[in-house]
Amino acid sequence: MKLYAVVGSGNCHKVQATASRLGIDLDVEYQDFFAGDLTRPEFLALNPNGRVPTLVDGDFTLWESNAIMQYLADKVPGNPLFPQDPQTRADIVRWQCWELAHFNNALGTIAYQAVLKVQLMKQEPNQPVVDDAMESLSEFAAVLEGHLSGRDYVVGNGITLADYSIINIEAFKEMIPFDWSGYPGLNAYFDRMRADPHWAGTAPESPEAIGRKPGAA
Ligand SMILES: N[C@@H](CCC(=O)N[C@@H](CS)C(=O)NCC(=O)O)C(=O)O
Repeated sequence: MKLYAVVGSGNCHKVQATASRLGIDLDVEYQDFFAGDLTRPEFLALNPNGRVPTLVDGDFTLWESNAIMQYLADKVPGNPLFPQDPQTRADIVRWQCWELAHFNNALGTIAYQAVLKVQLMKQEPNQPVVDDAMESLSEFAAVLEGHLSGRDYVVGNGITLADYSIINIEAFKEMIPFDWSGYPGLNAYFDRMRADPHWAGTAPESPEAIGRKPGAA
């Protein structure tokens, strides 16, 4: 299976950590974000959104990171990341929907506006957008903090797809101007997940590699 990815993309990282944990060897084809690889007609034919991750498995093409994670997990019978029990699966999907719609929507908006735009694109952040996202992030971080009380992982007693999804933008967590001090359980959870060998083993080698094809000058 081929995975089109960009180095440093949290949405790719969650898929790559999932594949690593499942023992699936993906043929990862990195795209150069800065050279406009995602807007080339060949790539848009695979994913009209011009986004990564995008998976190609024979004549089946799939985009949306959480869907890709579920698809990969379903290829490995008996895996603990996405078990067959309907309630456990629904619980995992619930948290994947939640991270996409709420928690990481807020975190990602702040990361884009207040970090990427400023540091990479040398532009001013849209402050009202940042303010709104900060308010949302406080609200949803409190939900995660409450849920993690007495738990190490969001569903059951071990890592599931939900955890790789929730932490996908962890690289920006401490870079954004958000006060995390009121969320000790959430902070401990992120640190626990960062230590997972499959997460750590699929992280970008260096900040300089982000967005570029590995090996490119
Ligand atoms: N909801 C999509 C989001 C995909 C997405 O936005 N990917 C980013 C990288 S993390 C991307 O390709 N950005 C390119 C762009 O915005 O031009 C998913 O979960 O796969």
